Amino acid sequence: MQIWEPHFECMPREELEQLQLERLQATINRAYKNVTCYRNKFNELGIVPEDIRSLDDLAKLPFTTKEDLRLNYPYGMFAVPLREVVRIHSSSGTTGKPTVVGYTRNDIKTWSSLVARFMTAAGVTHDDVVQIAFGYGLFTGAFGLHYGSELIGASVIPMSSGNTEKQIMIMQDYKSTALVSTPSYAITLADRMEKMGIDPKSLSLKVGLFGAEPWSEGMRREIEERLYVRATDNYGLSEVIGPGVAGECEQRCGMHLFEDAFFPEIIDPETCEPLPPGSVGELVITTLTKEAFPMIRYRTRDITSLDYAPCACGRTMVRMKKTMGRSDDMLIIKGVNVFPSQIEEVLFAIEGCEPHYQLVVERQGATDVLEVRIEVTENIFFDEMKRQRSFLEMVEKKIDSVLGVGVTVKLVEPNTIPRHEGKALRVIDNRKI
Ligand code: DLL
Repeated sequence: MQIWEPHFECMPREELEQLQLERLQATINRAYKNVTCYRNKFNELGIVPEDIRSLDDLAKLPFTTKEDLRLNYPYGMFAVPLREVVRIHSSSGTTGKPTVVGYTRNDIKTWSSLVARFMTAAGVTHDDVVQIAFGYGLFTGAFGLHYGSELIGASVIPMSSGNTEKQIMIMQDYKSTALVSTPSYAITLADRMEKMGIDPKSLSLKVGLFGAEPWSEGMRREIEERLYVRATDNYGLSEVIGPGVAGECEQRCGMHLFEDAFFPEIIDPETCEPLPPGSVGELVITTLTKEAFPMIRYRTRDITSLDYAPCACGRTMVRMKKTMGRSDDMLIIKGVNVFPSQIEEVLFAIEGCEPHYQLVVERQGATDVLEVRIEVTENIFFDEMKRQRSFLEMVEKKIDSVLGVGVTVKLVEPNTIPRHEGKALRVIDNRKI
């Protein structure tokens, strides 16, 4: 199996920890010296960079949150003067001002190499034709995957998002072998091909590099069966670098998180206490190599766990489990914590369920009530009310037995649940209105 940077990716842990410590100290020094927000936070706790003598000492430092980035909008968290910044990206966010992130020329090099690493791990080589169906713009997805593909030497098609029929035509004519998109857009492509009467087997696609949103193993199976690709997961976030934080190797047993560039911790999102290895909790990341926009103990809000056991691929980098979603997206239904991706997993396991669903949450008195909307298909007997009812009851029971939460399942007309070109919006939360 091809490994892009064997020197780093297969480093013995002891050596890796030494490298992490050196890089951590350099990052903390730079952040303290150049970013007022970090300096103030350290001063408040009476901490100076010299106090960080081991990796364990990192736990003494305060967390950084999205709120810090908002308060320092747009350039307050930059650790270099703007003239050294060669690129600015931003993450949209749902409310208020976006988050602004910057890259120096070196940061762009590092970013390209990190993306090349997970793409190589997923099986992409210089022989591939990579079709990028992420939107080029402020979103980091397209540029990150673009740079990584070019570094590998693959042929890049910078298709951008949307334009589904053209996307399919190009895929056919240019013989794309690798598809880069959100997993939900991969389903949209499969649906459209079906409508256009195009057999995905006639395409040249081999590998799918999917990320930017949570997706279940059921969704992976659905994409693989319908697009004839090997679907791989990759993870990242703008604040930390964009894509290129972690990605699956051919074993697909968790995403290798590139620990020479990022130091991960798992904390309890309620108490903020670090959790022992293997626990499920919120991922916190400290960047170890970034120049323009260092992040110290950034709270990602993403819920996952880390596995330090060796991987058959030979990489020593820790494996991050598929994220269940963001703690902000977690729904508390009748006291039970539920992530939309868990409902998705149950739906995908049911014969006849369409891959399009939407969750609607309402508050009735003190209780949250969840309605799961799924589209009617030929497989669901729309004209026979009795069979339809028993189908719905079966889905409700299944969700209850797997997740331990009672929900109402409702059938809606075909094609009424929005299709997505970028990140899917699965939840309508009427409690906030
Ligand atoms: O989505 C960066 C990215 C682009 C990653 C392309 C992978 C591929 P943001 O727009 O800042 O950046 O959104 C980051 O998306 O905190 C997660 O909640 C979610 N996310 C990203 N990748 C995954 C994934 C990009 N593989 C936020 N699984 C993160 C689950 C993901 N969630």
